[in-house]
Amino acid sequence: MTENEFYFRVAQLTSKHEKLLNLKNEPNDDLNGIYTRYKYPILTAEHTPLTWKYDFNYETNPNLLQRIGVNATLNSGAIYLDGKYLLVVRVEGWDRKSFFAVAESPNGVDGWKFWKYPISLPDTEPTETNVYDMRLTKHEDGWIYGIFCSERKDPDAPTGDLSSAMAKAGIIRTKDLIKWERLADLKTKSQQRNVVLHPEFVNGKYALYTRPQDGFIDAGSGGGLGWALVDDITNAEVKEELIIEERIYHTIKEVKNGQGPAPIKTPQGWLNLAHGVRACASGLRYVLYMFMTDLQEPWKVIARPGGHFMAPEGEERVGDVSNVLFTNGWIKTENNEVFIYYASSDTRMHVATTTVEKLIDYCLHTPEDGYRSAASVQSIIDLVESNKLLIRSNITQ
Ligand code: M1P
Repeated sequence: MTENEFYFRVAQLTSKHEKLLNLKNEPNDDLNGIYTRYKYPILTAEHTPLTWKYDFNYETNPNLLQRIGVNATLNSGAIYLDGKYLLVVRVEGWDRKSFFAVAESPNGVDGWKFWKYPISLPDTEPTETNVYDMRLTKHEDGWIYGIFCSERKDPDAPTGDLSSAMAKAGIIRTKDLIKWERLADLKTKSQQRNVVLHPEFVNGKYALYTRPQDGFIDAGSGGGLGWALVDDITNAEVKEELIIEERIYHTIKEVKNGQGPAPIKTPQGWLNLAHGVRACASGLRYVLYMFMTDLQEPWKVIARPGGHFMAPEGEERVGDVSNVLFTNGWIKTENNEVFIYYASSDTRMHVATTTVEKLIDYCLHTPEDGYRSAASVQSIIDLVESNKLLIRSNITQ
């Protein structure tokens, strides 16, 4: 390639990238009333900076080959800071390693741009191989905490088994998402890769949402989503775990569940967003669901709307790990708007918008799962009956 051709290609790459970054997003015409999805994903592998992937020096890369590749942008922690919507994105490279990078937007919906460099996590764990799924919590102690999965090879795996892994919860904290202090990994009896910090002290202690697991993948006897109090976050140890949100037969959370982001505080209770997993012939299906907990006693569930809150739709169904929606970030603004950041099929990030008022209404007034077909039919009959009056007065058809 001549030098002129080289710079022509650089200009082409840059203009294509700019066009993608400046694409205005548009709300979909969902009429469910609960939330609004958006037409375009907010972050894809293509959104990552070109300077992470290309050597733009003609001397050292005369063919302008891509040197480093990004495979996916997914499960992102979220925070609203100094008027900016910020995501700590899980970026996965062509080499299958995930790392974290901050992306910001002026309005939470579009205009997302990655910061110049990915986050260099304090590298304190020599056996740590992969890191992902950071939950951010602005804690009342003044720090912003990030809890993430720190994955390493299972030291007890038999020779030749190069797949067995072990998960621990890594803990870091920051004030600005620029300087990070790494604390000791969470000490627990079982593996943990789905841990979230509650934003307030509870009985003077740090409180964690956990997910005890039998192995790296299996929740097994773990029971469901747990709750634990911790004396010292700089050397956190889970001594006792209470299961507060159980896995249940023939529901959307039969195989596994896990807390999404830190809950949102409202006058009626804490709004919680989680993921539920069921098995089917095509593999595991991950959907999002909600529940509400008591304001003073956040380990007590006060509302359990039945079924999924969001499930993969259209192109969301397809990706590296198909049929998956996963969330670990949402933002509540001062106007009580809520921006839900979710990934589809472990491949790309999306946003859905709603309000605190709608989410409370959803949690308090969606029928609970009755755990039997007969109960589901009864819920529909109840609704049809209550609609009868309106039909007579011609309010509905
Ligand atoms: O592939 C779907 C998800 O699988 C795991 O979630 P969980 O531990 O609940 O099964 C994680 O690897 C997550 O990152 C991934 O999106």
